[in-house]
Amino acid sequence: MTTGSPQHDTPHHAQTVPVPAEFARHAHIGSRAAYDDLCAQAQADYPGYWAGLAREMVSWKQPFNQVLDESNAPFYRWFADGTLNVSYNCLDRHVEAGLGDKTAIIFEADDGTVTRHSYKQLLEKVSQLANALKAQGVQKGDRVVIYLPMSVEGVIAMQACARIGATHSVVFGGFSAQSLRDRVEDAGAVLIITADEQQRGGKSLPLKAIVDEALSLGGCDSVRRVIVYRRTGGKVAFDAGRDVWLHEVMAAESTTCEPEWVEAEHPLFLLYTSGSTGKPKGVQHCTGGYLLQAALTTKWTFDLKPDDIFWCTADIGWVTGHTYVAYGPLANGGTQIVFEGVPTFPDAARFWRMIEAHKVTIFYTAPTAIRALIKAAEITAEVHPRNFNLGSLRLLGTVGEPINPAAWDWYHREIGGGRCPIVDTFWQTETGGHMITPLPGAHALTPGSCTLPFPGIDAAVVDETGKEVPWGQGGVLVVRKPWPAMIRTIWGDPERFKKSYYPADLGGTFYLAGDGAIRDVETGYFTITGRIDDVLNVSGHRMGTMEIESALVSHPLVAEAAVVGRPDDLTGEAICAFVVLKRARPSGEEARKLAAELRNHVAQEIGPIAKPKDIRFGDNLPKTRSGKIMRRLLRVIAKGDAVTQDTSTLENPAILEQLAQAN
Ligand code: 6R9
Repeated sequence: MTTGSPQHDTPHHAQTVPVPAEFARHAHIGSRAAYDDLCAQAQADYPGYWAGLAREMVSWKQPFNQVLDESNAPFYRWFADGTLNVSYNCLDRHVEAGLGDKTAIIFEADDGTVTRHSYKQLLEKVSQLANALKAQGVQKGDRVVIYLPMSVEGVIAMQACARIGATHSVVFGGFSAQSLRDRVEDAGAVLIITADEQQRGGKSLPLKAIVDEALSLGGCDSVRRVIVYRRTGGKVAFDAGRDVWLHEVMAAESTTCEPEWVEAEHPLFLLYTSGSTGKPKGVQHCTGGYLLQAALTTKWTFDLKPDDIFWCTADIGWVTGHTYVAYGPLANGGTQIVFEGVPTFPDAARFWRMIEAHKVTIFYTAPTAIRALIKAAEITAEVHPRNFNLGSLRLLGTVGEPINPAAWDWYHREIGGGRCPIVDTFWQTETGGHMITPLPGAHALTPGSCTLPFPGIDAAVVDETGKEVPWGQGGVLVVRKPWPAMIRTIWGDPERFKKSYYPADLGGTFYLAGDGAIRDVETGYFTITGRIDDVLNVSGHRMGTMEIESALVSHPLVAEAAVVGRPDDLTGEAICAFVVLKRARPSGEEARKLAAELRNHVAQEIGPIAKPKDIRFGDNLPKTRSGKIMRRLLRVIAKGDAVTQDTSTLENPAILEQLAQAN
C-alpha cells in the first residue's frame, strides 16, 4: 500500500474559517455542542440513535422493530422487518402534506430553455412510467438499466423503478457500447431506458445508437425492451419488436400507481464503479437505510430548508447524482435545479449566470469544475463570477476529490462572497451518502480538510494491522461500525465484497475505504490524502488502472501496458500509460500517430473519460527480477521527476531513461 495523492497540498490550518454566526443561528445543527451531542447519542446507543432518525426522516408502511442485524457480518441488515417505498417518500407524502404545487425540479436545458415540475406533476409522470414499466412486464426485483442524459426524465425513470420495486442501474452517458454491454450483462437487465440523443455543449451525441451497438455485441439476451425518450428528435434505428417510445407508453397509462411496498433491504439500485481489478463492481444499495441517509445528509450537511433552491451539478450517472439529485432533495420536499449541459457552454460563466437567474441558495459541485472555471476567468474577464450577482448563495459544497486550498480560497471568496461556508464532503459510491463532512452551522473550516465524521459515522485512521494511529500520523481510512446506507454487496460477487471492503488483515470488521487519511494534531480534522489502491481520480471520476490497461492490451499491436496517475492542475490526476508494442518501439511521427490511435481505442472500449493524457512507448517496462512491474518508478517518471529511489531490485534499469522521454 502506498499513501498519498501526489497532487494534494497540505491544508493550511492557520487559516481556520469560523462558522458565520448568522448561519449558525438558523442552521439545523447550529453549534459544535449540538454536533458533539449527536455524536454522544450515537456512542451511547448506536442502534437507538439510527432508529430514532429512521422514524423521523422516513415514512414506513410497516414500521420496523429490528434495527441492526449483525448476525451475518459484514452483510449487515438495517430495519429489516420494516417496509416502505422510496418514491412514496420522495413524492406522495409531500403532495399529501399539501405541497403538490411546490416546484420540485427546475430544469435548464443545454440551450437555456427552462421547464418546471411541481411535486404533483412529477408524481403523475412517475406513476405513468411506473405503470408503463409494469405493462412491459417489469416486476419487483428485475433490473432496469438507465442510459439517459441529465434530464427530468432521468429522475422520473429512477423514481418509477423505485415505485415498482425494480432495481435500477444507471450507466453514465459517456460510457462506450462495450462498457454499457458489460454492465447490462452483469446486471441481467430486462429493460433499458435511453434517449435518441443527448444534447451537451451545443452538440448532440447518440445514445440509442450506442444501446443498439451494445446489444449487438451479444450477451444481453435478458433485455426484452428498450424505451426511448425523444430528446432531440434525431434519427434513430427502431427495432419494432423491441423498441418503444417513452411518450407513447406513458400516454397510455394512468397517472396514479399504487407503490410497491418493499422490505427495507430490497435492492434499490446497482451502480457500477471502478475497483483495483479490471472488472467494474456493481455496488448494491438497499432501500431503507439508503433513503434514511440520503434524506438526513441532505438536510444536515446542506442545511436544506423549505425555501432553498438547491443545485447539485453531478450527473445521475454517478452516485452524487443518485443521492443528491434523484433522492435526497426530493425526500426532503426541496426545490432543485437539474442541468442538462456543461459548465463551459455557451461560455464558462454558465454556472454563475444560472445561479443568478434561478437565485440558487445551495451550490454543490466538483473541485475539477472549480479549477477549470478559475482558469477560464483568468483568461476571459467576461466570464469572471464578479460580473454576476451571486448574492442568493448561502452555502457551497464540493465532492469527488480533494480540493486544493488555492481553489478552496477562490471558491470561498469569488463564489461565496466570503460569507458562505463550504462543505467539503468525503464519501464514495459504496457509502451511499456523506461520511466525513462539515456541518456548516457547527464546524469551523480548514481549507482542504473534510473536517469530522457525520454524526453516527465511526471513521478512524489506522495502520496496516487495524490499529488506530495518533493524530498527525498518516494511515488508512476505515469505518469501524456499519452504517445504514452502506453498500450491501457487490452484485453477484459476495466474496469480492468481503475481500475488497472487509480485509482480514484489518481484523475483518472494519470497512476499508481505499483512501489514505491524516488527522490534524490539534483539531482531529480529517484530510484525505488520496487512494491507496490502483484507482485514479480524474476530474472526480474513478478509473481503475487495470481497466485501462486491459483496454490497451486489447489493441492488436499492444503487448503490455502499465497505467499510473500523475498530478494535473486541472483534472487532479491525469492518466499516463506506458506501452510496449508487439513490434519495435515507434518514435517521432509514428509514435504520435499510434498514441492517438490507442487513445481512441480506449475511448471505444471504456469511454472518452478513460483516454490516457500521456502515452509513452518502451522496449519493456521496469520490472523486478520476479517480473513485477515497478509502478512506483513509473509514477516518478510520469511526473517528470528524476528517479532517486533505490533501483537495485530492477531487472532492466536502462529502460527508465527511455520511458522518461515524452513523444
Ligand atoms: C462521491 C464520490 C470516491 C472517491 C473516494 C476519494 C474521492 C470523494 C472526496 C474525495 C477527497 C473529498 N473523494 N470525495 N477525496 N475529498 N471530499 O465521489 O464517489 O465516485 O465513488 O469516488 O473519490 O478517493 O474514495 P466515487
